Amino acid sequence: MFITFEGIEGAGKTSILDRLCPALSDEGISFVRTLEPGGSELGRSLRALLLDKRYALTKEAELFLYLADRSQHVREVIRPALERGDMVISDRYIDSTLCYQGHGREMNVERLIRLCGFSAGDLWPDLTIIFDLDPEISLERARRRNLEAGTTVTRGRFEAERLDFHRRIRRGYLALATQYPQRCRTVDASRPFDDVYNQVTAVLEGHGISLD
Ligand code: Z5A
Repeated sequence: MFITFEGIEGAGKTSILDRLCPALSDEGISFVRTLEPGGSELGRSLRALLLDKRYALTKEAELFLYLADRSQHVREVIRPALERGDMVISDRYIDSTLCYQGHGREMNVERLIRLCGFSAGDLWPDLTIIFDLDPEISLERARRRNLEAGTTVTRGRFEAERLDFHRRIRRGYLALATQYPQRCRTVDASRPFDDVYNQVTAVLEGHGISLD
């Protein structure tokens, strides 16, 4: 099974994965946790380029770097894991391109769907959990997190964007949830952490993954 976690910046995906993954291991579930950008060896170099705001990337250059990252990620990491029978959970995947480059950077979403399908060898997730909340809250969370961790330039490209950019991305995710109701589930990420975690485990349970 291929699961993706999606949402605007600071929505809480990584923190939930940090708690979920040990619980999956305790259940004896064999899984691979991965992320985009940066899930493959080449991807780690691409990630550094992508997130470093010292590079004034055109939006097309940015798009193609994300697609290159995904192509490598699918073929080196995701497909081999699925073929071994492992579950794969990726922190971001195709929907990030549709929402950030499509709705955020205002590129044509239908064209992006075709390009994403091409770069990913038409591998779409079985389940996508969308962490939904107001960007004003999520950006404040992200700012606080970065401050505590010691902010670096590599975390700056999207944080520097205006609030309406993040609002468009949120609307993009909500539109995807409507467009792909079979695979997309939305959780209310504005709630306290334990509540969000319980919403996520309830979704997983609905897909046959039970955690005690
Ligand atoms: N991107 C793109 O444009 N196109 C693409 O195709 C792809 C990606 C694949 C990757 O950034 C960037 O690439 C991303 C989109 C773009 N940019 N943005 N934004 P990244 O990998 O560095 O980071 P991220 O995936 O975006 O992570 P994030 O969104 O910044 O954070 P998160 O993982 O969703 O949140 P978190 O780090 O778990 O939580 C943030 C803070 O909130 C942290 O201090 C937590 O302790 C706290 N937190 C978490 N949950 C709660 C609750 N429930 N209440 C209160 N506080 C909470």
